Amino acid sequence: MLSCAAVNDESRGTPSLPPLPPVDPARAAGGADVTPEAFAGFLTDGDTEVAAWALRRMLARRSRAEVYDTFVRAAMRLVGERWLTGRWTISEEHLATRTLVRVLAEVAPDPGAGRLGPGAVLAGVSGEEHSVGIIALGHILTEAGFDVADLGADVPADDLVRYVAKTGPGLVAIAASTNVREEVLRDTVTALQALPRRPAIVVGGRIAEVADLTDLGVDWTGSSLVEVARFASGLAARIGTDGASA
Ligand code: B12
Repeated sequence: MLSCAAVNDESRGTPSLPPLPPVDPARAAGGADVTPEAFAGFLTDGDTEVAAWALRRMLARRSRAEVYDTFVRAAMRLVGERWLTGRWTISEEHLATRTLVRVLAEVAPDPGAGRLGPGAVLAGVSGEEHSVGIIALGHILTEAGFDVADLGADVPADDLVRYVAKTGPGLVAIAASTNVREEVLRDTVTALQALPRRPAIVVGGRIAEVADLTDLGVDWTGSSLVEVARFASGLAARIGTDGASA
């Protein structure tokens, strides 16, 4: 055991400290997961650097789709709950969302591989303002081998249809959050289905959890990125083999 004199050797001007045990990098890289609560706090603080560190840490342990479906979604649910209950203001919600968008850009997959793959066009339906899920989906489709064009939220149906007709993607993914947008979603799908070179159509986001979309006649619907990743990988492989969309 170290004596007090050895620990605090005032006689030489600088206090000496007991030696620290050596750090094992393998063990230091482990440790507890960052909680969604902590991540939500980093986002609401606008701390891009720490939030990006936290997200990278999660991405090192689980698949991207799983992390987005659980960790990121849970953190933003918490932001939403605290906004609804007045604990956090709209400013904090906005800052959290803006920070998350920056963080997602930092951890985005390299689009290089997808550039040689089939095209995927992503859009939120007209009137839809939620855009984070679309960004997250873009990452998943890039990893599945698609060349992604993310048009973002609130894209008018006729404009989307024109863009799809012009660019001829293998996949179009349409997002909506609430059943308020069900009618516009249905109209958008109908217009896409009428195209002479019909792409595979995916419809998703929160609306898939609150509305019955089974009669839409699209190729996939749901809100799970883990599941859409499976569908998209299969589709990319089929397009690669057949040279045509499913
Ligand atoms: C941030 C936010 C906003 C921001 C959005 C800013 C932006 N640039 O995106 C702003 C302030 C604009 C906003 C506005 C509104 N919002 Co808002 N918002 C949220 C909040 C807090 C977080 C959403 C988010 O980014 N989540 C993180 C992502 C990763 O999760 P996600 O969107 O759920 O997406 C996941 C899946 O659905 C899937 N996914 C998403 N899109 C797609 C698409 C496809 C094709 C597929 C396959 C999968 C997929 O991937 C993600 C990972 O799993 C949620 C709270 C919550 N519980 O989520 C409320 C929430 C979504 N909003 C809600 C509401 C009601 C509104 C407003 C009507 C409020 C108002 N009175 O004005 C408006 C509507 C605006 C509009 N016209 O669209 C409700 C929706 C309830 C419902 N289902 O009906 C929520 C749930 C809050 C609540 N509990 O009431 N909102």
